[in-house]
Order: sequence, then structure tokens, then C-alpha cells
Amino acid sequence: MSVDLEKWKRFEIPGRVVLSEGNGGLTKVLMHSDSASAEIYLHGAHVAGFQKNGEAPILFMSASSRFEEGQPIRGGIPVIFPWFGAREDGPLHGLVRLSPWHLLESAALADGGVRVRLGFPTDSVPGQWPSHEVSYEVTLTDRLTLELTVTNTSADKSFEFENCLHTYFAVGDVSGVSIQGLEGVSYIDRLDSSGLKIEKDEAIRIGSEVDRIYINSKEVVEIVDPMLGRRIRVEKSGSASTVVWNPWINKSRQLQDFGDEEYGKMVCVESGNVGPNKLSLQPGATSALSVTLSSRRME
Ligand code: TA6
Repeated sequence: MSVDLEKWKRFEIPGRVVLSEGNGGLTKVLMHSDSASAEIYLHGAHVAGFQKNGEAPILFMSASSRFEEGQPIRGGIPVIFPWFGAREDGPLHGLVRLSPWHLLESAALADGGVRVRLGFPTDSVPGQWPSHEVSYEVTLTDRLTLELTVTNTSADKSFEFENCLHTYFAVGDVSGVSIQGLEGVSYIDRLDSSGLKIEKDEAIRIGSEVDRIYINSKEVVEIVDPMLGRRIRVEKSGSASTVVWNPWINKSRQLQDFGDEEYGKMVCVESGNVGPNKLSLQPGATSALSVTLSSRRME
């Protein structure tokens, strides 16, 4: 067993939490509830898979994804913090998805579920950020609940940051999918700088590259997928932004770690606080971003 696995072995729970060496030799935590399974890489606290027993995976993972220190995993649920998007002085979508987190806790739940909690070693964050603590709790039953908690531990500095759970969902064929729940919500179209728009469609369809930040959005969003015969439900709290992204053909071809045709099998519906919804945490305060993913058969 690798040194890393040995270090975290004490968190294993037979039949519920099992550690193994995953892709790229990275440490992977396998979670099993009575009705579903999930896997998390300590690298980036990256949930790389979620699947209900006997059903198709809920999360998409690129067959070309990298699994290496310092590189993002392309698929699953990237944890985006302390900034969203590109910056001159740092990597796309922040720091915490590029390095290993620590396991803090694991528990088998009375309802046949299982929970693990991870922490990010914030001493590795550059000095310009106020001191803070970050933890991430993943709870698996027949659904998957994620909670990213940030505490400002500085005595006198407020902490401005963005956070986002950048979820890649697996779909049968993106051109046959509709995204419901955002009608009437204002959004920033990142492909068109002509200003704020308002979503006019009750059911958003995807037939080209889409990259939108819906603001002041607390709605439940559903991904309706006739090909896979299911509705995926995205419920959230502590989040004012919903991002919808599909790279379509041209962007897919530009991405090294993403197959040219994979855009047809995924859509990102991301939950966080980005852009105009970024957060400012007062000294001693805590913020929690929580997302619950579930699915049901289409009637
Ligand atoms: O959330 C949408 C987006 O910001 C796109 O503009 C694209 O850059 C994408 O994220 C990159 O995804 P990644 O998997 O690298 O986080």
C-alpha cells in the first residue's frame, strides 16, 4: 500500500468507505450506501463519480482527463475556490482543485448512507488571503449532498472570495436535453458582452456553445434527459449563482483533456457564488455552499 493510502487507512469503514489507488496513482475514496456509490479523489477533494445501483452514472468524466498533481480533473465535481474563472496571477478556477486535501472524518449513517469530510491545508494558500479554514462534506444515500464550508479565522480582515461546485452531468445526448427552472432569471452571457440578459425559456435547449452565469438564482434546476429516461435534480442552498456550460464542438477541440465529441455527453450545471454574487466573509464568520443531486425516472 502506498504511503498515502497508509496515512488515511484509519478512515476506512468495511463495505462503506474503502481507499484505493486510483487513476494516476492518486488516492481514491470509494463510498457505498445501500443504494448508490461515489468516488472522491483526495486530489482537489474531487468527486469523480456518483451512480445509483443499476442506473447510468449521474456524473460525466472525460476519457481524456488528467489525474496528476497540479492539474484539474476534467469531469465530476471540480471544487472551485477561492476564485472562479481566469486570473492573471493564478490558475483557472482557483487553487484547491489542484492539490491534495486531507481526510478528516468518515461515518456510516443509520439510514444506510455514508459520509466523509475533507479539509484543505490552507497553510499552502499564498499569503495575500486572510487566514481561513475550508472543509468539504460529502454525504451519499440514494442522492449525493455536498457542502463546502469556509470560515474566516482572521481577527480583523474580511475575506472576499468566489466558490462553485462545477458539476459535470452525464447525459445521453445534449441536443435532446432541456434544463428547467431558470425562466425569468437574469444571466451574464460569457460569449456575448452585450450586457445582462433574462432567460426567456422555461426549458433551455443546447445547440451550440453555452456559457452563462445566472445571478441571484436560488432556484432548483432540473436536467430532463429523454434518452436516458431521467430527470436529474440540482437543489442548493448558500448559492446565488448557477452556471450553465457546454463547450460544443470548437471549444471541445481546443481542450487537451477533453474528447472532441464528448460535448454531446455532458452538460455543466454549477452552483456557487461567482461574479456579482461573490462573497465577503467578516472575521469569524462561516459560509456554507450546499448542493444535493438526485434523479428519478421520467414518467
Ligand atoms: O464554468 C464554465 C467555465 O468557466 C468555462 O468558461 C470553461 O472555462 C470551463 O469552466 C472550464 O472548466 P474546467 O473543468 O476547467 O473547470
